[in-house]
Amino acid sequence: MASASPSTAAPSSATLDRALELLDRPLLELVYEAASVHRQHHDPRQVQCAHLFSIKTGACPEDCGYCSQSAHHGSGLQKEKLTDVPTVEAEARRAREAGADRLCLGAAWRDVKDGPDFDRVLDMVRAIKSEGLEACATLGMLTREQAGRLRDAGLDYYNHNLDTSRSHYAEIISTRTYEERLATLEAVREAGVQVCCGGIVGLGESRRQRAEFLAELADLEPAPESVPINSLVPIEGTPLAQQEPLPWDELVRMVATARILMPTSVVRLSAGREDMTEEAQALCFLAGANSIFLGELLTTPGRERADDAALLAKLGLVPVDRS
Ligand code: SAM
Ligand code: DTB
Ligand code: SF4
Repeated sequence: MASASPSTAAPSSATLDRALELLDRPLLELVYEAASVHRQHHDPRQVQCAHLFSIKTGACPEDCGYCSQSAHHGSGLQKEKLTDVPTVEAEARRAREAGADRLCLGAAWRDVKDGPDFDRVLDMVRAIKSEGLEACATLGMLTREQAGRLRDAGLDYYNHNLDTSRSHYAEIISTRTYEERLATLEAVREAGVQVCCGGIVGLGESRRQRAEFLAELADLEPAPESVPINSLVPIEGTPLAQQEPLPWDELVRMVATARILMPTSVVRLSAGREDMTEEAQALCFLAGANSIFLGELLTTPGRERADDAALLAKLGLVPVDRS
């Protein structure tokens, strides 16, 4: 079989119609079908737990309307230069001891530039692997060659989100295009690194636009191995600070529809869990979410570790154990 790479075409109308039909279903009918699909492809008790770490914070040249790290907004975030390798090594140990099996490095870069900083990131990836964790990174746009160097260092996943639908994109970000995002996803796929690609809900998009976004993901060939669904974490000083929160059932619908459209992918209930009730999270797990971030996110506090341990225990869920 020829090696598959993400298509750059708009999603097919059949996938879009299916996504819309699913999102419009009575909630519990949708959750029931998603839970059934989930059980055919995954162990429903297992949850993959990742830890996020910001290796370069703030002063980002992009203008993403949701983000605390954009230099275009006045979020008041303290900016920090690229951290060093021993700090990442220590963070990997901390993550493992806290029950995570993956460390995800985040950098507020528009794109990766070859040179000493990128070389240092490659050493960070090697350090994470030598601590026995999976390694993920999200560094902005990449070339095929840079993706290959990350693969050679041992990177398991590259996170690069489409974030929203094509039709809503320009409302949220003006400094790059959807096609540029897709080109990086293609470079990652071609290099043989697994793709982590999702987005954010609650950016003022319509339900139809949420269907378009899920159809874009599902029509990538193949679909991303990991699909993070973030809910907007409103940040003071950003254009979306006052955005009305999305009703909880819309998020459950998104998780369930993602599960049905991408049955074998891991669906990550990502940023925004700290503002959700335990009951809404439980419905998301039932509907097929099987991955979370533990502890702090990149620039926001995330959910208390002890609360998460109690929630997983209450629901009978267990972290993936790769030891
Ligand atoms: N600069 C790189 C990029 O944009 O690809 C990597 C870091 S960026 C912070 C990674 C992802 O975090 C974004 O694509 C977005 O989906 C998510 N994100 C950022 N700020 C967020 C917020 N306030 N609420 C929810 N998700 C957010
Ligand atoms: C993703 O989809 N969500 C993570 C990760 N990929 C890098 C980032 C969430 C950021 C939440 C806001 C913050 O802490 O700055
Ligand atoms: Fe920069 Fe990423 Fe934030 Fe956009 S989401 S401003 S690219 S750090």
